[in-house]
Order: sequence, then structure tokens, then C-alpha cells
Amino acid sequence: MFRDAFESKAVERGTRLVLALDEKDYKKAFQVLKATSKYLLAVKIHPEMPLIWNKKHSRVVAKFKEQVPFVILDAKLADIGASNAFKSDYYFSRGYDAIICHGFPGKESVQAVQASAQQAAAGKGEKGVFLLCAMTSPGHLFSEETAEKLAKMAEELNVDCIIAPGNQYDLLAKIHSFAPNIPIASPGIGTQGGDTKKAAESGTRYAIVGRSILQAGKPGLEARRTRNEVNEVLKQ
Ligand code: 3DU
Repeated sequence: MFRDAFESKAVERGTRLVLALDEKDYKKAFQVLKATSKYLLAVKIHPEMPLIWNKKHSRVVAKFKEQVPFVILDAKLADIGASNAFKSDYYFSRGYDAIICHGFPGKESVQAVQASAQQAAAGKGEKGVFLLCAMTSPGHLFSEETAEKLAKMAEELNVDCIIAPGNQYDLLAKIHSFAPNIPIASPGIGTQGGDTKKAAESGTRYAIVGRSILQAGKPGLEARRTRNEVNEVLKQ
């Protein structure tokens, strides 16, 4: 499974840090990626970034994969199965290693992304599906009940990873308790107020960090500091 490849690479590289590369200037984005790459397990981008950078998805993925082992697409797919399928087929064929999707459209919609991943990896399990179970944003509508249902769905479908908020520890712990076998990657650490240690204690296994690294005077140093902090609390 992709999940195992992701975890073994984390152990091998000594890092559980995923960079959210939300930088509109491609030159700067690539500079930050280069400066931080040795501290990263993966880079995560939104599907709009290649459009903003005026680049092809396939070119971006190929360039980034020279720097980091995995490129994750934060597509947050939330459509009917048939539409999720053609979107995933398109993105996986451009080289992305994993895609983030929503679960609220229902199980079938997530299974469509999983089927696309299977097909793209030719059954070798090299493509991942990450399921978002709750969000970091203030006032979000993921009640505990909804998050519980989504976590149970993640466990039942055996997705590769759950995305859950690194700044809401009770909700995070709940999600972890309902899907104990699925690792959690958490945004919300740093700029959005989340604390690495508290997130890790509540179930986070991988940290997704953007602005606190992107906006640092020395992104390389900040990435190293974050990587070390994550490793310390996760005690690899
Ligand atoms: O707040 P940061 O700059 O560290 O970036 C967090 C990234 O994670 C960003 O790309 C955002 O779109 C994504 N994300 C969340 O912040 C919160 C979620 O619930 C899901 C994804």
C-alpha cells in the first residue's frame, strides 16, 4: 500500500514533515522547496498552483520529485463518483503520488478515487488516497458526529491517510480513536495555532506546514527546526 511506502520513507529519511507549498511565485516556491527538501517527506500543492505558475502539472510534479519523494495533490475532491474518477485519473496520470478527497459526498465517491489510484499504480499500490475528516478553519461544519462518521469511513475503506486538524486536539483524538489503523496527517500547525506536541499526542503522525516555513527569513532553518520538533514529539 502507498501508506506503507509513505511510512517507510519517513523512517528512512528521518522526517514526517510535509511542506504546503502555497507560494504564487514559482521561482520563490522552487527556491523554498530546494532549501527545505532534505527535511521533507513530501510536498503538498493545490491543483490551482500549476495554473498560477503557468506550468503543466506533469512538469511541476517531475521537477518536484527531483527534490522530494512524494508530491501530494490537495484537490479536496468532493463530487459524485463518476466525476471524482475522471478528475483523479487526470491528476494521477500527471504523476501525483496521492490525492486528498472529501468523504461527505459518500463512500462511493471515495472509492472512485481509490479505484483510480489502483489503476494508475497498475495494482502496485503506489498511489495514495487521503481522506479529509475535519478542517482547521474557524466555524467549520464538521461536527463531532460527522467527523466520527468520516473516520469510520476512512477505516472501513482502508484509505492511506486521514487529514485532520492539528489545531483541534479533542476532535483530532476522536478521529484517531475511530480510525486507529489509519495514520493522520495534520495541517493547522504553526500559523493556524496548532502545537506540534499536542497534535502528536492527539494522534497526528505527519505534520503539514506551510506559512510558518514559507514566510520565515530562512525557510531551510525553519524547516529543519520543525522537522526536529516533529521527530522529537513523535519519537521515531
Ligand atoms: O496554515 P499553513 O500555511 O501551514 O497551511 C496549511 C495548508 O493545509 C494549506 O495549504 C491549506 O489549504 C491546507 N489545509 C488546511 O490548512 C486545513 C485543512 O483542514 C485542510 C487543508
